[in-house]
Amino acid sequence: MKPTRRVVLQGGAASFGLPLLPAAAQSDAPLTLWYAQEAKEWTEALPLGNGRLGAMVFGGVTEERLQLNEATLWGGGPRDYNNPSAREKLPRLRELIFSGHIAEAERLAGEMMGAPALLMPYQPFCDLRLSFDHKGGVSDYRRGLSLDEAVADVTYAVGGTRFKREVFASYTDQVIVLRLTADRPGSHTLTIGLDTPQPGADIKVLGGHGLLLTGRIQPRQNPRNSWVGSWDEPGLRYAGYVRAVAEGGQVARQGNRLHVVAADAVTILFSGATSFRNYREYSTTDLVGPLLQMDNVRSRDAGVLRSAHVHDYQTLFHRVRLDLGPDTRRDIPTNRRIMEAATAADPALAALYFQFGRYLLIAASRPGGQPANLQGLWNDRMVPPWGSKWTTNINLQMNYWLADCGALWETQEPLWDLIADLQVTGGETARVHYGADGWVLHHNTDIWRATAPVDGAWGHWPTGGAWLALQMWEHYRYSCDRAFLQNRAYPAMRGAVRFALDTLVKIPEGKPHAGRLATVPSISPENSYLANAARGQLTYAPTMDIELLSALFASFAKASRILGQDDALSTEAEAARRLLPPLQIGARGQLQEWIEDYGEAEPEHRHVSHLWALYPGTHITPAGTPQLAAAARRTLELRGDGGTGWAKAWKIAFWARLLDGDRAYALLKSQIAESTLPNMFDTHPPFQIDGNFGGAAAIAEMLLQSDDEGITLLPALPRAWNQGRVYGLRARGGIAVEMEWRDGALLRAALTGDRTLTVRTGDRSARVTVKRGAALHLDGQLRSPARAGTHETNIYD
Ligand code: FUC
Repeated sequence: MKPTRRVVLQGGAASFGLPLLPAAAQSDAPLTLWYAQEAKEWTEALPLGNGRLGAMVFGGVTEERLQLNEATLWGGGPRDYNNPSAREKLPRLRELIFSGHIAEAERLAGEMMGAPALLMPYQPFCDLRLSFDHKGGVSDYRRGLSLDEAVADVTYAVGGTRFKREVFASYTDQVIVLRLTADRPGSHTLTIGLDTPQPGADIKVLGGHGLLLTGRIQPRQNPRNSWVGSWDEPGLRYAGYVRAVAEGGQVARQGNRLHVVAADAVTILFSGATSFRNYREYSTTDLVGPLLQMDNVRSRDAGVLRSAHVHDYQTLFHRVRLDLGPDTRRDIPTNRRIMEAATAADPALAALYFQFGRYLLIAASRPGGQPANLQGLWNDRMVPPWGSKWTTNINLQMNYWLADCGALWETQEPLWDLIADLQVTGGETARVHYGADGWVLHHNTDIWRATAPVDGAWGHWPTGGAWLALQMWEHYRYSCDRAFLQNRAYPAMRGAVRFALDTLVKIPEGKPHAGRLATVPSISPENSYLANAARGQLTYAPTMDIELLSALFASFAKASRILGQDDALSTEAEAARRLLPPLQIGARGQLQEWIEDYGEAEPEHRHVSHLWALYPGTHITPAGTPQLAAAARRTLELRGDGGTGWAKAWKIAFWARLLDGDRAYALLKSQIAESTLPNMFDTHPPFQIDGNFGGAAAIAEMLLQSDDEGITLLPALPRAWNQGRVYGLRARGGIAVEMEWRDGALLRAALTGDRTLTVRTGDRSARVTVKRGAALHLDGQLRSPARAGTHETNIYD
């Protein structure tokens, strides 16, 4: 390690307003996914994205395929999903639930669904196809994805010529760039084509060097069991444009393809757009004109496009570096490392998995775009699983758990924009379905910002909006960004509080917790209970709702105090909070999921909603609420370690919060070995991206936890990560953390921020003050170096 270096302050820390720690040197592990074969299946192809355009790169030697998406291409059109007949049935539905007539209640709830009761699907856009005229055998094939640069590459040799392809999705220039080079001039002869699974599209060659795809989403009837709605009218228009620029050689038209002959190098640019303007309207202006503007991009050198892209990406990506131990398996292809993750000691693979989550978040979610959906940005199917939309009883929220702790706060902008829209559509649903003020969101939404209950009677879960509002409050807790609290979070929280206060119902005499307040109808997402030998889902005051509303009311009161606003409403919210039923411990020692200690229809159900207060909530902690923490542990034991990809990710975070690093690590290994596809995408199954984000957030939670008082360093470090270092993780209170550990214990840490806080690690704790403008250095005993007599170093030097 080199001697002392002064801390260099960097700007650009955006809403955290933090001086960043010194830019670290490259992490030891090459942050690369790599493969020895081309992708045969879509789930082997490598994802690229700029938050709007997505590409899956197959890397075929003679036939290359880039499967392409545009984030606003969805089925259907603007519509009102509300059902005006729901409101008059609500009192009867509540009576049926309180009197235990659940089957009848669920029948009635079936008549109170949104209209239609199925939402619209995200759509595939098109495929860019290259056919190479390669003569001779192929050797030295390799394809990879550099997480360090967000560039995919394919290299191979044919007949003594070495070929290289690089592909990236530029946020700066809003294009996908494919660059072909070789070590001998004139080596590139290929055709370039576009096609699409969308019916009725038109493909034209423009000017001998461009391809233009245009079309409109056609009416469609989708099967009921696909969880995807149908539509009768043509929908969004779309246009995709490809431009080929050859150096040397020629480009000419060949049918509806381009033919490149004997070029030294080729740059292929793709851009696409749809007529989506917002959830209420399509644009009627020309789509094609702006797309052809890409001719401006074409005149720029491919190297200039590449460096602008890498610079933009690294500004976000390099904020966090993680090293969990030696990368001894770097020469093994990534698909094999994933397969062997259950048995091989491979700490660097966990670090790669963490950084892949951060990579995917940057690729899927950038300001101005749509939030990451169930598949992020990447979908090749006309009827994607669950419509590839936004499920809001866990999945959408999980997609963003990584954003604050992983120092990618601006990737949440599309989520905040979505929530702004949902306050409008959800305000209408609150009024039409419940006769309430404020706004409501149930368990699902789509690009048209549906908020009514959908899918089935179990769609009557009224706290999706409360959860999203709390996610905004969490961002405030991390960033301490008062303007964000005032302008964005507070209105969402206020509306969610208003809706809750207007719809909470006093539990009638004769029922458990009579006189207290309940959400009704509701469910514990998407689980069923057994009462009197019958299976039911609808209920009142499920534990998750109590936790969500209790956190919402408490944080709203805090926010009101911070902003000096809404005394009366916050007093009302505080009073309601005290009237919510308590969290209960059931007969098996578990945290009770429902208001009564019912039997469980599916004891290993994937959702563990009632542990919300353990994670992402912060109410249950081993130190603060030891009995509830023990009950949460018992719940996890009873639920078991299985589950879908996202369920495992959630369980890793739960075990981290219970401070059991080895148990968290065992689940992480299982998530990587059993719930991860060859391209490192999470699988439910099938592919669903939430587990990638949740898994990465859970890794951060194993290394650093925080609350309003302070931070805990290495709270759940597994024995397998005996040594390591991390740079740039964020904690609540606007703190950035850099630390290094050996033999399972903290060696040193550096904090930046601007506050007094408690720092804990192992059984030690210290009260420290971090001042803006300089990092605070601590040794393994949490002493600052002056007192400890050590000198200042940057652990990445
Ligand atoms: C919820 C989950 C499913 C799946 C779907 C998209 O309904 O229960 O497991 O993740 O969302």
